[in-house]
Amino acid sequence: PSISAHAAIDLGASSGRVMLGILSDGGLDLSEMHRFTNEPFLDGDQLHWDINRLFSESMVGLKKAVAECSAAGTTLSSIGIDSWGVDFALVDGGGSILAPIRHHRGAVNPATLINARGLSEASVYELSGVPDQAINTSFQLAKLATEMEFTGERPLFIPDLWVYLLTGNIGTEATIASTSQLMDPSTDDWSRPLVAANGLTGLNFPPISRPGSFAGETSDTITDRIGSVDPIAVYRVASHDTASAFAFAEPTVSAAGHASGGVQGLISSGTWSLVAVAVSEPVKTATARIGHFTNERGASGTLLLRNLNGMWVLQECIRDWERTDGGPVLIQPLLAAAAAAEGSALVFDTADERLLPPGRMIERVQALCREAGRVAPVTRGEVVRAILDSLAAAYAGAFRAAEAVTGSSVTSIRIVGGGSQNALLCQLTADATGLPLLAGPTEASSIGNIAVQAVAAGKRDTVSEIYSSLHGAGTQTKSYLPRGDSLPRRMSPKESHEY
Ligand code: ADP
Ligand code: LRH
Repeated sequence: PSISAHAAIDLGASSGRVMLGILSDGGLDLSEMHRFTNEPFLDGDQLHWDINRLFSESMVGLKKAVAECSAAGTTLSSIGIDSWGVDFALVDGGGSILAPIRHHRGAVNPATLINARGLSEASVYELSGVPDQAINTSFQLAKLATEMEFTGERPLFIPDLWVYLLTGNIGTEATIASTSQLMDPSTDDWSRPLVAANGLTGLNFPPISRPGSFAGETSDTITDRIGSVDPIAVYRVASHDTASAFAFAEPTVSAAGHASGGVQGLISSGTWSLVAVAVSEPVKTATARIGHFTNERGASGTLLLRNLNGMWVLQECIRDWERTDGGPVLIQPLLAAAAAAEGSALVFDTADERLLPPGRMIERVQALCREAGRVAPVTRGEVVRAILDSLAAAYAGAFRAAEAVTGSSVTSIRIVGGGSQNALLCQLTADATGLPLLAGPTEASSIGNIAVQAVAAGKRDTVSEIYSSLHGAGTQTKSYLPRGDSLPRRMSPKESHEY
């Protein structure tokens, strides 16, 4: 039987992992090689990524993958990297990385930068398909341009930086470049007017490849470091984690909105919540722009999506409680308490930019609840319930808005990523949308990453066929049906026990 082995390095904003996918006639078998936390650090008031640690943990994972393959009598065929969007490193003319690398939850003031840009949001949306959001690469780079003079530095997104460190080759790829608000989605090339308007002509932007392009082989140093006998092929996969997570989704809606039958609503639930429908081409209407929809490149087609603060809000509340308790606070008891707490249709806006920075999250959730007319949550269960009610309502609202933008009906929901293990959130989302929901796989980004490698390496003809037979860690799915009596309600202790 033909067997090939592919490693996915999947870097999320709260954790990273290296997954090994063994592809055989029996399908794709996924196993976790290494998982590590992602802990940004503050320098003054600016948050940064701990890139050195994330890279060395990634190498620990690759080394385990190489050893695992050799124990199984095979060799690692290829490596792909996907990560969170928008953030970048600058590489200077001598090939050195300018450190430290800023986190998008940083001190950027978009209003000042928008004034200096001299282009309206409508023109920028026409050029890039991306609305003004504080996290955009365009703003981060425009801010940096006010602090230093660019002399041909090369901006690399995080997966590009990993490819550079693994192979020595400089380049980028369309899915990750499309998160920048600097790429023209009609050409998949940098938009010269946007580069100029943001004051970035002094940078040397790398060429943009299609997802699934060969990037090079591991350098001798890396080959040795991960214990491989031979160099290993590295591919630029759909290197934006969101694009990898939704790689199974075939675009069914055209820009003019002609889906026959309904479309699937997509949610990628991790630190961020990305709510999307897959479309065949960018939708740059005023309704899409005013609705805060961003057009990002998918593994194929375009993802028309909303960026919402997702589990970040819960993660930060957990950090607050851990400070109070002086020890770890587990998610399962919190979710059980939330299921038993009273739900309410009075919810806060999870896209509110006040939720962006770290620290003292409980107070912010309470204040936003009060603004929404909801009784401010006090107990841990009430706080978590307020967050999950708000997220479920935000998902439902995003799909209603996507229906208005595309003219197509969303008739089912698919939720993937770490948050798809949150049974209460899944049930509340099915209830809020009134739609059947399929949850999982948890490791959707790694699966999409490996699927694109398998096609690029000629092991399979299409990405979609990989999804017909998935086994192993993080590949499971679970179905939810909307409950007729819907929100708001309190669950019986017996029911809440299930969450
Ligand atoms: P990222 O890729 O942004 O780092 P993940 O996709 O790994 O995020 O998702 C992390 C989130 O998944 C956590 O913040 C948590 O809310 C949720 N999660 C992880 N494990 C569980 C679990 N067992 N039950 C419910 N939710 C979980
Ligand atoms: C999710 C994500 C999202 C945004 C954000 C910065 O992990 O990639 O699509 O780009 O991180």
